Amino acid sequence: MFEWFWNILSSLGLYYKNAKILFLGLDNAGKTTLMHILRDDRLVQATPTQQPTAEEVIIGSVRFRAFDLGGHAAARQVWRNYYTTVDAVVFLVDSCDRERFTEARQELGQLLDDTNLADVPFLVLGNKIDLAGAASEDELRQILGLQMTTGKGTVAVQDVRPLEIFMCSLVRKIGYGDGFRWVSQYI
Ligand SMILES: Nc1nc2c(ncn2[C@@H]2O[C@H](COP(=O)(O)OP(=O)(O)OP(=O)(O)O)[C@@H](O)[C@H]2O)c(=O)[nH]1
Ligand SMILES: [Mg+2]
Repeated sequence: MFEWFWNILSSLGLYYKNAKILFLGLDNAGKTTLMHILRDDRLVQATPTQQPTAEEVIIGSVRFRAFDLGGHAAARQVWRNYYTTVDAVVFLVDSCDRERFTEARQELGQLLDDTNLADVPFLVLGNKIDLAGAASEDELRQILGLQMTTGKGTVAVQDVRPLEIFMCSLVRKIGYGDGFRWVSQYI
């Protein structure tokens, strides 16, 4: 009954769920690029992020307060300051940068194991599939240890953290929409 009511309101643009979302991942993965695309549908050449930035973006019926945190080693130290009341994490991976897959796996693993983020839905985006030599989804699943994910599409989960990987190209503007729609159902 209530769900029906909220659906009507949100379809009229009268009601938004609010969500705090973190964009995490190694430096150069595409976090700031994603932020710019979501914010003003524009592709800008970003420089490495020094200071965390926050923007409000509305996707479907969710009003996301998105935090773009720098990904270089020193910047990762402040990630944990943002873990309270997080509704979702978007973890970006450069799917061409095989030399850094192990590092990406370690960072992702630490996040998934962090008790402050227990139960928080994780959307992993394998970015830059427009480039020749990009890893396939299967390869990335293997190397990141994501063989067991909770499933794409509309999937009810119980007692398990929603976790899924979507391949995308921010430059071509493909793939991430499905990921955001997927994660929105858990917010
Ligand atoms: N070919 C290609 N390049 C991309 C794509 N997405 C981002 N890039 C490029 O990757 C580089 C890094 O992007 P950023 O958005 O600055 O990466 P970041 O994760 O914010 O990096 P830090 O701020 O250092 O943590 C930039 O040169 C982007 O233009 C993509 O889908 N395809
Ligand atoms: Mg950045």
